Amino acid sequence: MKPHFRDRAIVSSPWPLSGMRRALVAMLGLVSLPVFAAAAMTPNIVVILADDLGWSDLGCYGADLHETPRLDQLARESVRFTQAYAMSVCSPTRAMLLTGKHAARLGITIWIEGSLQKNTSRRMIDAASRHDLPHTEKTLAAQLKQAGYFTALIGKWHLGDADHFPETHGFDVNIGGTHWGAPETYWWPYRGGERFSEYRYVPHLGFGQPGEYLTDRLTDEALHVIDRAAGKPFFLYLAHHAPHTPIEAKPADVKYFEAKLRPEMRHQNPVYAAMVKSIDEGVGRVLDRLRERGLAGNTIVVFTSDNGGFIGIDRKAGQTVPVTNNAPLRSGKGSLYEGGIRVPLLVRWPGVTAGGAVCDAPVLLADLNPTLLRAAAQSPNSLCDGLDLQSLLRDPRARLERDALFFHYPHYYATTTPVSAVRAGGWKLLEYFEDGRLELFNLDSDPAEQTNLAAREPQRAAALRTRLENWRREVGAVLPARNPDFKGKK
Ligand SMILES: [Ca+2]
Repeated sequence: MKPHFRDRAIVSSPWPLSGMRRALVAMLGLVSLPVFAAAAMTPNIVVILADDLGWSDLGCYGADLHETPRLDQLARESVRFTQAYAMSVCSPTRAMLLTGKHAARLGITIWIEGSLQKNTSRRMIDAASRHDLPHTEKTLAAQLKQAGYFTALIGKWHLGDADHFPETHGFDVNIGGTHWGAPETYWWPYRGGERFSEYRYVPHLGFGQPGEYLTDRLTDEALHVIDRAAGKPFFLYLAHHAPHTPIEAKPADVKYFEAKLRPEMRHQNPVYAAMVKSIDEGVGRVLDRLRERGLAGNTIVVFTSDNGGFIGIDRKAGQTVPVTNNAPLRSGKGSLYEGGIRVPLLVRWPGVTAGGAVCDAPVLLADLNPTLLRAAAQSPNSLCDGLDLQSLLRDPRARLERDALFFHYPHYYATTTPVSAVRAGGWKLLEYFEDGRLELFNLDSDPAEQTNLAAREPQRAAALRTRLENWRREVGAVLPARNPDFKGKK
């Protein structure tokens, strides 16, 4: 893969408000007073997105080795969704969250670097996937910025190269966001080493010192955003790299979890557990800062993950055990089984959500887009696949006007071959493109997807397959193609 150095050109200052621009903003502030006054009535929005955090990785979702007291406390103050869905890999979910449009409709079906690699040895050729989020898409940040919000991306972007960086998609501030989906290392200066085939770095994080840990630093930067935005509504998108590979954590925390580990535990990776602990501590610091500044009562806080937990082994980091385990769900990142797409989701919205509520309705992370825009008294994009979740947030037993969720991953990964899926009620159908194989599961009675009912219920399987095909046509989903050069077994 070709190195991507273009993005190195614009890393000079993460804080754009300097000199003439500061004067201009001050002037605009004066002439736009009514807008800011109206915006001040609207809530601040904090979205904290973990990377590759599995559905059962938090204490409040059943983790045993991992300890997440701050997130568990947040869950007690939030609506906790038990069936929230992302896409199965990074960039598609991020694109969906920011636009409210389905990843397949956007044409972003694999992570950005993956879209640049072509496999030629498999039975199928991957569907083409966009390399960036087009500027024709108006993001959540762009809309909130237009409404008077101060907008900041801290951490992972993964939606295109320099000409599609967060600054071009409505973010006033970008700290750390690049084309890449993972840091070279979690240790300052967050570059060097030879983990990836191309040069990687995390920009805007100078003035660190050896021993500084990326999750902590990104949290520090998020606190700066909160401090800096005081008096103006803000949208803070804190997209942690953790707990994505490389599996690296603070040694004292690793030692703690090594001592705690027992063979019967669901989770078996003490380094990963320590990474999750750093996320939890960071969430706690953000919540504390909101409270200290008197902002907690007017700030919506969302915590979620961009795909299911990664179940491979990070051998490059010297690991010998799988990164995580999404049990009781099947499989993990990349797959359209539940372990690949179901993620934790907590939403705390003062005045709307009742603390400690649990919502079992299936929801899609695209739903956060119209939900947050409506919260800010803004209209969602005219073409939006997400639904406003406010009724569910007020009453977790409310009915959402949607009867099916769709997924499309026309690519390979260690956990899957190209596949689409539909979930309607408790039924879920997966269609594998290599051989047209259908798998039908009843999630109500078989959440671990162990019994394929496609042969036993052919009519139901066929009807769901038709729905899936119609949906693919409607959104213009790109399909994988037969590989004419495939030399393996036909
Ligand atoms: Ca991810």
